[in-house]
Amino acid sequence: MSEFFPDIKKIEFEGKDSRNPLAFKYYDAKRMVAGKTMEDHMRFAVAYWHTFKSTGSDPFGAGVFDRPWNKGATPMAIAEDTMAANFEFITKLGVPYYCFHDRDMAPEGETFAESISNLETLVAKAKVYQKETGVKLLWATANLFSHPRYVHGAASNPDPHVVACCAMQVRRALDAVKELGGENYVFWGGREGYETLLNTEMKREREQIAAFFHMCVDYAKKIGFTGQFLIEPKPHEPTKHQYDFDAATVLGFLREFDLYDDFKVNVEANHATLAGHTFEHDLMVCATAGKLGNIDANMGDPTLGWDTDQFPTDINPITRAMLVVLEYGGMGTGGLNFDAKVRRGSLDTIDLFYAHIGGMDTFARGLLAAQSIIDEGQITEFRQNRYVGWDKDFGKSMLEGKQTLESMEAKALELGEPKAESGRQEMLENILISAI
Ligand code: XLS
Ligand code: NI
Ligand code: NI
Repeated sequence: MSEFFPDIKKIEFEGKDSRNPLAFKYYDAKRMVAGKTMEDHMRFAVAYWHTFKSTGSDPFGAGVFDRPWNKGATPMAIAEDTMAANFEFITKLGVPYYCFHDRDMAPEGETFAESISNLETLVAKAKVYQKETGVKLLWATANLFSHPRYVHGAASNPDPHVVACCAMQVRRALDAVKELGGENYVFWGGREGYETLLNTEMKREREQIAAFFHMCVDYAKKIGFTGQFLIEPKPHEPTKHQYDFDAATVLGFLREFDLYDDFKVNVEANHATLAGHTFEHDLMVCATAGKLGNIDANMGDPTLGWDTDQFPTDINPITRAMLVVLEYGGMGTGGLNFDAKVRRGSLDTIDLFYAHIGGMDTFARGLLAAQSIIDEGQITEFRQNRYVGWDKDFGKSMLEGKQTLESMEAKALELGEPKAESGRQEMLENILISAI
């Protein structure tokens, strides 16, 4: 299989003192952490689009990556080579999963029928590779944002004809994910948003999206797809106002349109930060609702206001994120996929290995630090003590609905002016940094 990365051998764990750039320093797949292997905590996945389809183009210049899997004579030949590269890369990296958009795996044809058949042909090949390599599908999705027909939205489009095309694409993507035993299906509303209310009826567009999701739920039931449906929030980009702004907005939408039980949330770090939140904030919004479904692992740049999709290398926020994941029992059928791309100047295929190794090590280190914070107990204990009043007496009975404004007033009069206690933020931050 070593056709596209002939110089790379399987990436091994060598420990933190290793100076080998092609080895893991922290990610030790079989190491047990709180009763589970690191591999099972993380469920890492490689993203087809960034790792294999990214050209390095940006708004100011064309693609710069000269990939050996892009040399085929036809789009289908290129797609076959790309798939071979995908499975070779993943096997050498030692990651259990991958994820893709329909159009990453299979090129758009001249006709709708050809697009459908291209995807079917490549899904059949992917099925064979999965069997041979043991690599599994974490999730798939439909690209409902690149083609010019989606310029005014996919399910939110003012023209139902476009929505029919979008339905066709999602139907076939759901068939693909079912065929490949995928564990989740992701909806990222790439063009589900608007630029100006002068040409947009927001009420209709949100209702259209909801009606569309109901059809998706029905179709999944019909074909027996039992994987988890996930919505991935993002506040803006490409549109000015994306309807799925952040995790809280998505949960509200699901409740409003009677879809709550059928979906969980896929939190992307760089999308949370673009929404003005921290990564761990959006994780916590989902985790406390029992809705944390998956993580698109990446990081933004604090000095830039767009989705830079960098590989995560900043240990502090990743430790805070893993603390939420561990405290709330993980991500269910989800995992951690690198929705991240190498920088435009990182020209070589070996840079793809360095990038993933760094991302995996950062998360592995974050997992170990978070578990040590939990084992050590000071932060948990501090938080518990801070709220102890709610576990007894009138605090508890208020939560049980047994108090009134008048009875609470009587308590205030009896107890007098309360004394505020320190929140101890700096002390707690010191505990976090010593665990790292
Ligand atoms: C773009 C999104 C996209 C989704 C999948 O910002 O992150 O890559 O994860 O469509
Ligand atoms: Ni994403
Ligand atoms: Ni993104």
